[in-house]
Parts: sequence; structure tokens; C-alpha cells
Amino acid sequence: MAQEITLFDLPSKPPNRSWSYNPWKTRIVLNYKSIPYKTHWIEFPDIAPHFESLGVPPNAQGTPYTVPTIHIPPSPSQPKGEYIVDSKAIAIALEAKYPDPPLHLDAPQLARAEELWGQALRALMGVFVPDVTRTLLTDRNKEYMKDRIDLKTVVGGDEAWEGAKPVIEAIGLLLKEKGGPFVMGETGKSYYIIFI
Ligand SMILES: N[C@@H](CCC(=O)N[C@@H](CS)C(=O)NCC(=O)O)C(=O)O
Repeated sequence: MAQEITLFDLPSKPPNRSWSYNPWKTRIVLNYKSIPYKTHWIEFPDIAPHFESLGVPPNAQGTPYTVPTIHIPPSPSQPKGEYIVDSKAIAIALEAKYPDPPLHLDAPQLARAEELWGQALRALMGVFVPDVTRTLLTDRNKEYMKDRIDLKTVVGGDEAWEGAKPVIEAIGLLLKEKGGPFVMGETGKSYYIIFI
């Protein structure tokens, strides 16, 4: 039997669950396309050393090593297999290899949805990061996060929701543009657009 793809994902504290929206983007694509895969759970402090030791090239921008990363098993054309980092790069690669059912990556709404979703997450960081840290992270991941995000510098509560209002309204308009309930109208299986 052909080997499975490996998805690298962050564990939650027990009972272990997939909790982070970035790996979920890839997990949804794999599930949606019914691609067999297994999960390799990896904690924040282990991500960079693990991939560095395997010689995986770092991201060109931002944090050098991130999850989701996938490993595609060896094949005659790629005897060592292949590591792909970043949910968008992974989606593009999986769409090329498994085109059906489609992700609609060329839909005109995609770039706008990506931009708005990014803005919404940045505006609401002070709302979800403290709760995620408290309720979901393992102690090791909590320690790592403490050094990465100074929660005193991000706005939370009502002020954060007020700040996010314009972008949430813009997402509402985008959802209504084609009549809803999805950004592509009735095309409800375009998960990737919603989750990017
Ligand atoms: N644009 C990337 C973002 C991935 C990302 O930031 N992943 C986080 C976990 S949710 C990560 O691996 N961070 C590593 C670190 O902060 O050291 C994607 O969509 O894959």
C-alpha cells in the first residue's frame, strides 16, 4: 500500500486535540479530498530543530519553520519524498496532485477573504490568545508562547471587538455578495476560502 502523507500539527494539553487554525486549514483540505494521512504531533519548541535537522528549507518570510508542514512520501519521481511548509503552499500542491473535489483556489473572492480574515485575526488576538493559552496549550507550549507574545501589548475585550467591527462587517458583505451562505454563494464545499 502507498505510504500516507504526514501532517505536522500542534498537540493540545490532554486529551490531545488539534486546536490551531493554521494546521486545521490543511487537515480540512486532506479530509475534504479524502487523502489518507497520519498526524505527527510536534510542540512549538521542537518545530525549528526538527525541520532544520532534516534539511527542510526555511520559510522565505516570517517565522522560519511553521506548522502545518506536510511530508509527501517517496515516489519514483521523488525518491526522498518532499516537505511542504505553509498552508497555502500545501493547498496548491495538494490541489495539483488531487484536483477532485476542487478547492476553487482561483476564485476571485479568495484574495479578499484571505486579507479580511487576516485583519480580523490580528484585531481579535487579545480576545482569543489568552483563552487559547489558558485552556488548550501544554505547559511547554505555554512557556514558548509567553516569550513570543506579550499579551500586555494587545488590546482585548470590548475594545478589541469594537476595533474588529469594520472588518467583520466587510466579511459580512463579502458573504452576502453572491447571496450566501458561503463566499461563493451556494458552493458550500469551498472550505479553503473560508478557512484561510
Ligand atoms: N502562513 C502560515 C502560518 C503558519 C503558522 O504561523 N503556524 C504557527 C502555528 S499556528 C507556527 O508554526 N508557529 C511557529 C512558531 O511560532 O515558532 C500558514 O498558513 O501555514
